[in-house]
Amino acid sequence: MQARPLVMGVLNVTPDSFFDGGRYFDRDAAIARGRQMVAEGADVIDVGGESTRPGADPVDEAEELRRVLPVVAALAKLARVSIDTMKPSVAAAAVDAGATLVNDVSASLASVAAAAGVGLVVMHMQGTPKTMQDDPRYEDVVREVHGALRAGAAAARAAGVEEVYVDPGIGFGKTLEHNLALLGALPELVAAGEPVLVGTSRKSFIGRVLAPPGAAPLPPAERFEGSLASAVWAMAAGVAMVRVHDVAPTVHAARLVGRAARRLGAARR
Ligand code: HH2
Repeated sequence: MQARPLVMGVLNVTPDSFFDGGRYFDRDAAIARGRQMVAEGADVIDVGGESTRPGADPVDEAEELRRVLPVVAALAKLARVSIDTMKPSVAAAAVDAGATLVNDVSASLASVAAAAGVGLVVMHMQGTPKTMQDDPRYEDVVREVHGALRAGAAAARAAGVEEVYVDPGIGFGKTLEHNLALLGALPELVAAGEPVLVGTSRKSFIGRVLAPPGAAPLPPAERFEGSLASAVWAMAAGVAMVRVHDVAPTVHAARLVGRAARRLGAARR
């Protein structure tokens, strides 16, 4: 068992990501932020060059490569880097530049990770970012998402990927109720056996849960406490890694959860 849940720091080299868009679009600013997250204790830096927020427009390949490659190359000398992309060519080039984990939000990059001998995050998404929040529907969201993740992980292993994380894809084609059901079912997903990654950081369901009755959802800037609470919830449920914007407080929380979880494990033996 790892000593504490791992913390993946989000680094969006984009003008339009829903929380950090524009802050790290400049290459030097992105590298500086990556260094800062490493100093704060991040275990992995997740570099992305294309926003996947609801309604986002796709970015063309040359532009995405221009955004991410220099940042991946610089940060891979300091820490483990993952590449958050939906494009095989971007994933492959980022691995060449030093990334060792492919964060595959489109569940289509297993062969790239296998060929390169790197890890893979298999994330669930219904639809595509452009339209995924229009009218997401499931008969049984937990059964369907967990089933898709089991199948995705099995396919990745069959393709030859040795390190696989599964991620229920909070906010990717899901209503508030779908997101809460998936968070409530994290212990079940953990018990299924694959290491679990979860990303709730600053997402809109938090703004909805925390808004007073009848009021508009809280904006991303006011979702910190809810983000941290949801990360603690996920870590206490046994997930292997959380994906967050707020690295320093989450690393502190992870240390606490890790210590308490070890005591719980000892008490149950
Ligand atoms: N969420 C986002 C992006 N990538 N990857 C995984 N594995 N899990 C997630 O939950 C996840 C993800 C969306 O957040 P962010 O990167 O902050 O925003 P944007 O997509 O607008 O760049």
